[in-house]
Amino acid sequence: MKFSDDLLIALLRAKRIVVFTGAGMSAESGIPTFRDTQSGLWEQYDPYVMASPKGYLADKALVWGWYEWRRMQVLHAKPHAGHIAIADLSGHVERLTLITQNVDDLHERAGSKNVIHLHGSLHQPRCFDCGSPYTFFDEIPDEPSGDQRKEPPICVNCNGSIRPGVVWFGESIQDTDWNFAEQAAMECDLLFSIGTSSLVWPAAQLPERAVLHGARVIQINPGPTALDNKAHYNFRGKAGEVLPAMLEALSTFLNSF
Ligand code: BV8
Ligand code: ZN
Repeated sequence: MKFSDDLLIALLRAKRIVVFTGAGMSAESGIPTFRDTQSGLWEQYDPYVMASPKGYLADKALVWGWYEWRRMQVLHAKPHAGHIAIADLSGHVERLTLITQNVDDLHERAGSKNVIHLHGSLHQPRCFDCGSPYTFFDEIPDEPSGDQRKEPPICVNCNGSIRPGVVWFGESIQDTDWNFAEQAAMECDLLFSIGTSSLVWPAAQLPERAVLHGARVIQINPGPTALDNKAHYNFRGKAGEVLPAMLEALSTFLNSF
C-alpha cells in the first residue's frame, strides 16, 4: 500500500490528531459489526430494535442475553495490530484524541488512554430504573456463553432491572462526551475515520466538522462509505493492515532524511 509524501508530511506536521473509530475497528478481533448478519438466536432479530429502550422493555431476557453474548465475545477477543498502532501513534503526537463508537474495551487493552466512548460501554452496566452502576461478579467462563436469553440481574438499590451501559438508538449521547468530541474534531489538524460506515448520527458528523474546520481527513475502510467524497485520503483496506503499514512508511520516511 502506497502512502504519498504529502500524507506523511501532514502526519509529521500534525500537532493535534483525532482518531474516530466504528465497529469495523473491532472486526479483525473477531467482533461482528452491526451490519454483519447476526448469528444463531439473534439472526431473527433486528439489532437496531434490540439496541433500543423499546426493544429492552419488550423482551429484557432477549436483549440482556444478546449483550452478555457480545460481552463474552469481547472478553475472549484480543486487540489487533491496528489497535496497537493507534496506541503507538499517540506516543509520537502532541495530542491524540481517540473517539470510538464501539462499546468494547479493545482500544484500552491495546494501551490507548482517555478513550471517549460516545456510545457507552459493555463493561459498565447500570440500573434501568435508578441508574445505579452494577458490577459484574462473574468469572470469565472458558467458552463464551452460547446465544441464549438471560434474565438481567436485579438492582440491589431499587429492585429495578440492570441494563447495558450503552447509548441505545433513540437515546442521547452524554453531553460531556459529545461536547468534548465535537471540540476535538473542530480543533484538530488531522482526523482518521476508521471502520465506520458513517451512517449513525450524530457521531457521523464528527469527520465533517473536522473538514469544515480545515483538517485533513484520512479514511480507512475496505468498503464504500458516506464519507468517501469528503475524505482527503481514502484507503480501501482493513484497519489491522493499513495502520501498521502507515506507521512503518512514516518511520522509513523519517529515516530517509
Ligand atoms: C441521538 C451502542 C438524539 C449500542 C450504538 C439524524 C439522521 C438520521 C438518524 C438519526 C439522526 N439523529 C438521530 C437518529 C437516529 C439514530 C441513528 O443514527 N440511526 C441510524 C441507524 C440512521 N441515532 C440515535 O438514536 C443516536 N441518538 O441521536 O440522540 C435523540 C434523542 C431522542 C430521540 C431521537 C434522537 C444514538 C446512536 C447510538 C446508537 N448506539 N451503539 C450497541 O452497540 O448495541 S451505534 C452502533 O451502530 C455501534 O456503535 C456502531 O458503531 C454503529 C454502526 O453499526 P455498524 O454498521 O456495525 O458499524 P459501522 O457503521 O461503524 O460499520 C462498520 C464499518 O466497518 C463498515 O463500513 C465496514 O466496511 C467497515 N469494516 C469492516 N471490517 C473492517 C472495516 N473497517 C476497517 N477494518 C476492517 N477490518
Ligand atoms: Zn436501581
